[in-house]
Amino acid sequence: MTSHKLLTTAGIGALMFGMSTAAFAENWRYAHEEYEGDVQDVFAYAFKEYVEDNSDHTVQVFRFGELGESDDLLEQTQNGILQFVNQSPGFTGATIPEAQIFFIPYLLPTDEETVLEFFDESKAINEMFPELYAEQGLELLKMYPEGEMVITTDEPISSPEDLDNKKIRVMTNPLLSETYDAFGATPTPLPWGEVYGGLQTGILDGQENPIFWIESGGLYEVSPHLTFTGHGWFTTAMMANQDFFEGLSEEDQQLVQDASDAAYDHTIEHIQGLAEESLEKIQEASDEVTVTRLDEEQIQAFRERAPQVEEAYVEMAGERGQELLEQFKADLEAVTEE
Ligand code: 6CS
Repeated sequence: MTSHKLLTTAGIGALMFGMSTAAFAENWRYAHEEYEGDVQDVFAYAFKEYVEDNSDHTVQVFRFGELGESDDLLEQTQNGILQFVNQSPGFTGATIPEAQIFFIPYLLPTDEETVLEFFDESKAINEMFPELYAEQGLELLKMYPEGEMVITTDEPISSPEDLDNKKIRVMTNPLLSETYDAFGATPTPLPWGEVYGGLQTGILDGQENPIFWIESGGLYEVSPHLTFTGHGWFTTAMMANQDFFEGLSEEDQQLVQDASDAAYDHTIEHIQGLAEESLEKIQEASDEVTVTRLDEEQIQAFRERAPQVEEAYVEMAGERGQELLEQFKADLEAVTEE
């Protein structure tokens, strides 16, 4: 057999068995939950650029709507159809109960600098979470915040009483329903694709999301009253199919890690000031929008309801969830003390 034929046979073998060798250029499929120019898209394209600039591999990015809802993307990654996925704990929390930690209200501070330092340095985020994701066949590469959560509703609200009987859409993890129950609302878990229509037709009375998404998804058009409650951050996670990752050469594993680091740095820079810019765009686009920033006393009325959600988290996430929570709090203390 000629050396050319040998190479071809080995190449076909590598493709068939999902194996990887540094000698072959591969096309890696990467899906995320957002639209062009949104935070996850910025991350994905920075990752793609790094990989393509530093290797012969290519990265094909799929945006929301191209391959299904968020849960479909995770399943496709676990099955090895996709090599990379960006799925938010808002959805992953249904599979990995510990990931629901991000939905304990008022656990994270509102100060952006502190939050960013926390994600950089936290042992819970950078050491404990990868082990939990690994149990689901996922190589967790990065967790990062996208923006502070803001509640949008059909009329202005400033207290838990104002949320009474309001159907508030939440992402599909059980703890988030506990949060909105505690806040006095009627939580309605739904995938993203049903949110705009639900708000437009009155099936939903409100929802929560970071400002950039309220702007980019046009949510303010159908849910125009924005309330800053300071109760949490939208967090997301980028990961790879673990068999795929472990099958890569050491060199390619390093490339993937370096590309994730580069994408993270770029994205963190991107989100700074994004909420303010997006709010300006919303206010330019609509006269109907109102913005309520709760004062300390008003926030206290929501914060008082957080302990019951923390208890529900521990019940759902068990001993390991408790350990993660303790580490999470210790990591937060370390960054707020500095
Ligand atoms: O609310 C949601 O479902 C969506 N929110 C954001 C910020 N990104 C993707 C997610 O599906």
